[in-house]
Amino acid sequence: MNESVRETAEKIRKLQVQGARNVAIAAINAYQTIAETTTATTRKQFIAELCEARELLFAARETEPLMRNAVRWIITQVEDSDERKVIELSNLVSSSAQKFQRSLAASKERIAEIGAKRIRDGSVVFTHCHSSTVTHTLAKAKADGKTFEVVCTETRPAFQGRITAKQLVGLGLKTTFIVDSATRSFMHDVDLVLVGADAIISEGNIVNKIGSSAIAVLAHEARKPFYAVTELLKFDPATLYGEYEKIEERSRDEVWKEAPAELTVRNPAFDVTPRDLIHGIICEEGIVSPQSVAEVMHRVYPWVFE
Ligand code: RUB
Repeated sequence: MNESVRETAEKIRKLQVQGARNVAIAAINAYQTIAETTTATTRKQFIAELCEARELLFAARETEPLMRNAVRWIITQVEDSDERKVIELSNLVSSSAQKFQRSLAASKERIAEIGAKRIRDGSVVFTHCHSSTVTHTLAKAKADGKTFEVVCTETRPAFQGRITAKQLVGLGLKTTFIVDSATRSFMHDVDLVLVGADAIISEGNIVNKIGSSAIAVLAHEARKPFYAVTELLKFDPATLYGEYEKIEERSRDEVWKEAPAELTVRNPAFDVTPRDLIHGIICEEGIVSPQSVAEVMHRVYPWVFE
């Protein structure tokens, strides 16, 4: 097994790389490295190497369809090609990886342009965890000259909210940092909620950092719009065919290292926000209703269903 793939999987597992987009980019980069360093001498061996890496990366975090869609797409380019020479096949992996990265970057820009328009002058935006797509949207709104504030949660147990807070302060945005359980106390003071997504389910429900669904309930109670800001490729096609999205359960040590051994400690990383609580999905195709997301996917990314 390629050492750099192993290292990437380990970094993903340990949250040294976090957020669905960064996880997908790390996996795509790992495929670039395979292309550059493979010692395979036959097409069969090369494809076996790609598939072995896929298993390792997928197992690093279970709830990451963007990574799965990206990796599957790259491998499909190789499997669909008639090329026999490993050098040509590795070039194909490289060019496919670069193409996917370019399209991800373009989606991120488009999403930020659309999302930034939802932020009005003087408004307060609430966010949770660390989503690179949300922070990029906030950065775009700021660059567009909007004046607004952000309330961000610390996001127990791994404190990804600190990454968000540092980035927002770095951007010169007035940011208020709160513990997760203070959400209800602040919801009446905010104008809209923007969170990222790890997975989009075929019915339009969204999987994101644990606590997102409670925030959506509180936003609903306070009549504040709750948006998921995400590229469509976080859609998990398997959910269309009946599969449930797996919710990753992480180590109890992240919650309480010195907890009594007999105590049950649970640590689900994500939860599901039902579509009825989602005002809209801000994606590269515009602001789409959760109910229409599968249809939009079929139109824009038909290969995901193949
Ligand atoms: C991160 C998280 C983010 C989404 C979207 O969880 O829930 O909101 O992954 O991020 P974790 P992005 O820290 O456990 O990975 O917009 O960057 O894809």
